[in-house]
Amino acid sequence: MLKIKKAGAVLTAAAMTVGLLLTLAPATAFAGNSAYCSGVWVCVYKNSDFNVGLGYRGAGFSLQNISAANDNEVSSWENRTGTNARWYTDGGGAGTCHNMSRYSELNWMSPFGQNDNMSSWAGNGSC
Ligand SMILES: [Ca+2]
Repeated sequence: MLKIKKAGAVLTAAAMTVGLLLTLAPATAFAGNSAYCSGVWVCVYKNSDFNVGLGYRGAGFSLQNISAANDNEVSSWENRTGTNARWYTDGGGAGTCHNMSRYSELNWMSPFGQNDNMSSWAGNGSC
């Protein structure tokens, strides 16, 4: 009986530790590029792993096209805002929509068939 009680105590402590880590995660989880994406922004990059910044916007920005120079160039992104964002494979919100959820990032879009395909984006909600 004593051993069972001890095991239960250990499990409780482990669960509390996991809970604490999950609580702290949103503020510390970004592996992205803090030098470029230094604000509470949605940031996009020309290359994987948050290399070569192409642009950033604050939370809630309206739908807009990617500039002609950067059209179909984005290969990684991060959303440091508390608002969901999204992007489209064509201009003006046309084509396929993909989410860039709040407090999330994607270091390499290629495995999802999304590489070099972003033509418009918005920071005011998910797909
Ligand atoms: Ca690219």
